[in-house]
Amino acid sequence: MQRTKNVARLGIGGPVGSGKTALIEKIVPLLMQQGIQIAVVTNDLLTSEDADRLKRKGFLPESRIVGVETGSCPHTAIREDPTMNLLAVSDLELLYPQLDLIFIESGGDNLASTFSYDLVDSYIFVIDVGAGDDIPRKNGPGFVQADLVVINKIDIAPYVGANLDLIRQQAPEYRKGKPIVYTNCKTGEGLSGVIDFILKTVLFREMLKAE
Ligand SMILES: Nc1nc2c(ncn2[C@@H]2O[C@H](COP(=O)(O)OP(=O)(O)O)[C@@H](O)[C@H]2O)c(=O)[nH]1
Ligand SMILES: [Mg+2]
Repeated sequence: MQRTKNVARLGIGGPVGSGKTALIEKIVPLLMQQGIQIAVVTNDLLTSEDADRLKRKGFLPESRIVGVETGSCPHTAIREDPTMNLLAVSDLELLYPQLDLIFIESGGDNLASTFSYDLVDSYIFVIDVGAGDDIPRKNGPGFVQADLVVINKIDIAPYVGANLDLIRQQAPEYRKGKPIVYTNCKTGEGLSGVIDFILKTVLFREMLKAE
């Protein structure tokens, strides 16, 4: 499918419950404060749960949030056959020519989940420290290949027996120099690193002021 124009597209992938929607809820308002025009496509298996949740937040007009019901393995819709997502993106581009950035949140999947670069320009892989401090060592393609890894829920590490120091030590080894940001989406800790990545690497803008 031909691209109609160059609205930047950023994928947000990662396992179920790692905080993909929470990250979008936090960073979209921060980017909007910098004058960036945004729309969001969410993927769910059989519902529009995430799109409805974002609409309830009220930070974007409802028509700029599109829920795609993939009805299949989440990675199929972001990698093997992204047609449904490409159609949602091109509808948004036609309706809102002023857009700068479209987020595409994958349905929750496993560590092997990666995006096709036919669909996105760049993607973030979100993991949750609650899933265990061995996640980096599992060497999953999503974790290794993503343009940015967000290690989220750093606040819960002490409650689930996850060794955050070990994660901080081992994750860079498996990422081979690619960027990693440690976040708490409840308090906003670490989010300036995500904003910085989006402004510089996805939108090619100079960092104005993150917080
Ligand atoms: N304690 C804590 N909870 C979080 C954080 N980020 C997300 N959550 C919670 O984790 C749950 C799953 O988050 P959600 O954004 O729906 O995950 P998704 O399935 O990846 O989109 C929700 O109850 C969030 O409130 C975080 O940084 N710290
Ligand atoms: Mg979600």
